[in-house]
Amino acid sequence: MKVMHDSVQWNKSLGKLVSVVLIGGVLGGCAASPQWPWVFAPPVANAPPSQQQSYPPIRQTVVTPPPVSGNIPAQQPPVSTTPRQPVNSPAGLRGDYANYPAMRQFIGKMNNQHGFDIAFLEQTFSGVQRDKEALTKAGAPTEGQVWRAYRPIFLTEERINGGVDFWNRHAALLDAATRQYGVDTEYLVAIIGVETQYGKNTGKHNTLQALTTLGFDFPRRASFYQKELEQFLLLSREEKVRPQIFNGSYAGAMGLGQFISSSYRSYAIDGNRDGKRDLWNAQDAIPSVANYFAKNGWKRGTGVAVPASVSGSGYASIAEATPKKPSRTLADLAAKGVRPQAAINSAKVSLIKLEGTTDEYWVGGENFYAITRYNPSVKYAMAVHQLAQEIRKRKFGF
Ligand SMILES: [Ca+2]
Repeated sequence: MKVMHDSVQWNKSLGKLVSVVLIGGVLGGCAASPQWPWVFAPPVANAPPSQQQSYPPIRQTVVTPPPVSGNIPAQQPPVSTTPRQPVNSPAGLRGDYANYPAMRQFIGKMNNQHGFDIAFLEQTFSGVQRDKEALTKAGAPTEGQVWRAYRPIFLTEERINGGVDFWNRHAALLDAATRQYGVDTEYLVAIIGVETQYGKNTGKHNTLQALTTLGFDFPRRASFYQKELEQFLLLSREEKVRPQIFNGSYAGAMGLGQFISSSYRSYAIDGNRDGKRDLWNAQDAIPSVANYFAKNGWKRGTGVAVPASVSGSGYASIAEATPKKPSRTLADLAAKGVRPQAAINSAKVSLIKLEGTTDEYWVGGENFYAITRYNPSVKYAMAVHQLAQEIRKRKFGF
């Protein structure tokens, strides 16, 4: 899902449309491999008083951290030989973010509200290097392309054929997800195709570094990214994974379906029941995407969007170029001069406008809106819709 900069739901980025440049991803010995050491759990609050003085009150719960095992690089204790830092630099916090008061506040919050150990957080953030490419991508103009330029990025022969191949390879998983969650299969395939080219490009940005960078060096959306960073640390603790090992998009989206941390926590499914929610594994990622759509209102078999013709002048005031929850009926649209060019069964609909030299109009249903919950852009949702239709036609011939 990646990225429209101005959504509170999804911060996915059109930057994903651009080839990802490798950066970072080397903390804690992490590599690009999706194989995770699922054995780590960060300690919770137990820092000695000497390290607590510059933070809000410490939560009293003390939990003994589980031993680190396996082949994970051992967590090193905070370096105690570092000279005292200036007033805004808490003991034990070093590196690019050592002098950030907002980082100190964030660490205090994670300790106070969630019981994370301060020394653990200081050590974690001391190793974070600023992700300059994430800053560049996040600062780029969003939604810059008109539909005519946007569509060909996704509607390619490679992506259509790749969708058929993905469908064939994962037919049993897709069928099971469609039955269980009631989401039309071709849209599960298309989302994964749009997001990561069926898993070929899940992103090379170290997620901890990217979220830290955007949370503390990107003022316009600092609040959003700090919340995602908070969710990310909670996620890593819940999944018993070192936070350094995740890689994803510059905006913190992860796995085949590119879930940001809050969505990962809310919607990810352990499809293969191995105790891990691994969104780099199709067995987990496919039901997770289906669950995401189901939870956001998908209604199987009600259609998504159909082209429309418009006449008169009444339609102009109801045409929507940004996503809004459908609130009209087909009769309402007809009264405004809108005529769908094919059947759509959705109880509530919207008139969608794809802006360009010549505007293009569609009637979008509740499922179209559900796609925009993944990425709040009508162009994105239309690309997913059209790719899904092309994949289905290529696979079945109709
Ligand atoms: Ca699993």
